[in-house]
Amino acid sequence: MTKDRIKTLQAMEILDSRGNPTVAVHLELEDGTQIISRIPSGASTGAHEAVELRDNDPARFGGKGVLGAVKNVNEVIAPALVGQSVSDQAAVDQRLLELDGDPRKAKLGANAILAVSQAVLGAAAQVHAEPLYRYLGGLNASVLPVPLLNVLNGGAHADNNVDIQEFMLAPVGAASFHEAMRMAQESYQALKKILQEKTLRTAVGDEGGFAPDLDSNRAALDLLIQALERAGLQPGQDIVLALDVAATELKREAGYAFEGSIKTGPQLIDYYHRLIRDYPIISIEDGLAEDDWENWQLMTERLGDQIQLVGDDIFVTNVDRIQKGIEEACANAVLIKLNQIGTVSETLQAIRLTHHAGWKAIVSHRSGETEDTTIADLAVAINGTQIKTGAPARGERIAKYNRLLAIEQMDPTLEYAGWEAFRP
Ligand code: 2PG
Ligand code: MG
Repeated sequence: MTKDRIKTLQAMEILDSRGNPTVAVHLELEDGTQIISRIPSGASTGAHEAVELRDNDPARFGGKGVLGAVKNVNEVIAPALVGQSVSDQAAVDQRLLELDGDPRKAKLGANAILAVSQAVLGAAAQVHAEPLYRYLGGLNASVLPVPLLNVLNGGAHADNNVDIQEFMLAPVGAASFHEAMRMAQESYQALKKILQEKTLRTAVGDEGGFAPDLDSNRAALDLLIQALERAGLQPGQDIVLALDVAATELKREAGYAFEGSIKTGPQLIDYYHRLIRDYPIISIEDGLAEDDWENWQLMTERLGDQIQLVGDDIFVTNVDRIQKGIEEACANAVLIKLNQIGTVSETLQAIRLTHHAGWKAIVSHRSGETEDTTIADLAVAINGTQIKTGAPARGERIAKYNRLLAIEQMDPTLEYAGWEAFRP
C-alpha cells in the first residue's frame, strides 16, 4: 500500500484555551487524506515531564512562542518522515526518538514530536477507514469511561484560596455515558445556583470548574454535596467524588503548605484519612509531591485498599517511573497524558505496564487544551475505565465529552463502565 505514505507534514503555531501558543501539525497522505493534530499544555507540570519547547523570546507571547518547535517539525522531522507509512506507528515513533536523541526530548521538543506522532495516528485511522478508537483498540475496545468532571477549582488553576486543585464528580451510578453527563451537568448547574445564592463568585478556572473564595477544602466538599442533593442525586450512590490535590505545587522545603500551615507527609495522609471517612471520595490524585516516594508508599499502605490513589506528577506517563512505583507499591493508578512523555507508542507502553500491574490507567487532558479530541478515543481504545477532561463547560473540554457522546451513539456495543471503573 502506498496511499498511507506521508506526502507533506507542516507545523504551525496556534493558541490553546488559556490563549497561549501551542503546536499543531497538518499532515497529508499520498491518497489525499488530511488531518490536523493539536497539542495541549499543562500549568501544574511535573519536573520529570518531557520538555515542552518554548522560544523564550520576550518579544513574542511573553516568551511562550513555539516557533522553534514549529521549525523543528518543518525542517528536521518532515524531511525525515516524508514517504514513510503511517500504518507503522512504532516505526514512526522510533524515528522521532532517534531524531531527537535526548531522553527528555529537549532537542526538538516533546510538543513538536507529539504533534507529529498524534497526527500520524489520526491519519492512519482515517486511511484505514476506522474511527480512531476502533483503529487503536481493535475488537478489544468495549467500554465507555466514567468521566471525572472537575467542577470546582483551586490551586494553580484558580485565583482563590482553595489549596486542592480539582474537585471532581464521578457519575458512577448512571446507566449510560449520556446519563452520566446529564447528572454531572445538572449538578454543575445546581452548584452555580448555590454559589449565586451565597453571593460567591461563579467565575470559572482554567478547566471550567467554579473557583469561589472559600475558607477551607472541606467547605468546597460541602458545597458539592449540597449541589448533588439540589440536583436530586444521592451522593455516594449516583455520584462519588474525586480529588486532584496537585501536591507538588504545595511542596516547600519543610513540608506541604496546606490550609495555612506547613504539614508533613504523614499529617496530610491523616487529613485524607479523615476526609474519606466524612465524604464519598473514591479517588485522590497527587496527594503527595512528585519525588516524595517514601510518603507515597505510606499513603498507599494506609489508604490504598480503600480508595484509588492516582499518580500524575510522580509518574509523568514514564515507564521507568511507573515501574519504580509498582515495585515500591506507591499508588494504585496512573494518570495518562500523551504530552508528558511525547509519543503515542510510549504512552501505549505506559498504559500496558499500568494495566499489567492491575492498576487503573486514567486518560487525561491538560489545563491548557485545544479542540483536539484524540484523548476521548484513546480512553475508549484502551478500555480505560475513566477519563478526566474538565467541567461540563467550555468548548475545549466539551469537545472531548461530545466525542464520547458521539462514539456512544455510533457504537451500541460499548458499555458504560459505571461502578466497575473503580473495582480492583
Ligand atoms: C493535572 C492537570 C490536568 P495541568 O494536574 O492533572 O487537570 O493539570 O495540565 O495543569 O498539569
Ligand atoms: Mg494532576
